Amino acid sequence: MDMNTLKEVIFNLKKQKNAIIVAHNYQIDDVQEIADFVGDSFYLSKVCAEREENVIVFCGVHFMAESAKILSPQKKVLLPEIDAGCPLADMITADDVDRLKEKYPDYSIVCYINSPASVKAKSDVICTSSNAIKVVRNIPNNKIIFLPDKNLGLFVKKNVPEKDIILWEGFCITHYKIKKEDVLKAKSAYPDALLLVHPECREEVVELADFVGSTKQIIDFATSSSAKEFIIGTETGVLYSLKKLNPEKEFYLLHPGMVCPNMKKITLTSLREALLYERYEINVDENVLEGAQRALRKMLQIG
Ligand code: CIZ
Repeated sequence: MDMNTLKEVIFNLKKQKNAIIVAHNYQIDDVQEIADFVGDSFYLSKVCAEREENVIVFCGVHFMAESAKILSPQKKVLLPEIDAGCPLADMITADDVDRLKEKYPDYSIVCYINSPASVKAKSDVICTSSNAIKVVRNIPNNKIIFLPDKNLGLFVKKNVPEKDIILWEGFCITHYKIKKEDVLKAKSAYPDALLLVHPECREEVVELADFVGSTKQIIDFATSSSAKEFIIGTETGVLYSLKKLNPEKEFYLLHPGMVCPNMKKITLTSLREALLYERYEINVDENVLEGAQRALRKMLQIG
């Protein structure tokens, strides 16, 4: 099937099934182009909860589709590639959380959205990279356990020094591989460019940045900045929106290896098959649904 026919088939199937397609900023360009909504997991989970369509095709990784299902359990949520997981989310289990709670009974648990539903259910509140600082500041307890991304936790710790924050040792394989030497190399290749990085990067990378933020915050920063050149320290998919919104500006990926292999699994062909066969349906264990819903809704309340 040629590209145009494939796009038309997806469009017709979407109408026929009363579905919406949402895509994370890390998806391949073709998928972002055809999606009804593109953004980070915070924005997409809100969109999924607010829309009326019965079927959500979530082009992202497993925990994102799972979060959409938690917030809209009455809807059918489809993940076009069932193996699109997140190694960071798999670095923590519900048993780990139980052990932490036993060891630190007077601490509140703030859990990054990159986590399984069973871990969310045992947490006090969820956060994303857009609102992690705000969430930690807003909960009344000054003693916090931050899960599972250590680098995002370190970034929060620096910005909320008044709180006692215990970190977990998880990391994103795509952001973690970037080191200080890579930054110095990129800066010397593009001396006039501003460096914008994601807080999942190592501390030594974050320290050298002109701006640190989530994908949405990076896009907003570059779009409103008067600067003309930017080095981008996050997954390559974000270049799609950056270039679309800022055709007159130059964007350089901090390192060619900033590619999430899981995010890149979904293609227009798997998207078509997801709609056609209504697969792969994401469900959440009844025993964890309520707890995960409570923690996610608390995040949405904080904003
Ligand atoms: O919050 C998200 O969607 C993630 C995982 C990254 C980002 O900054 O968009």
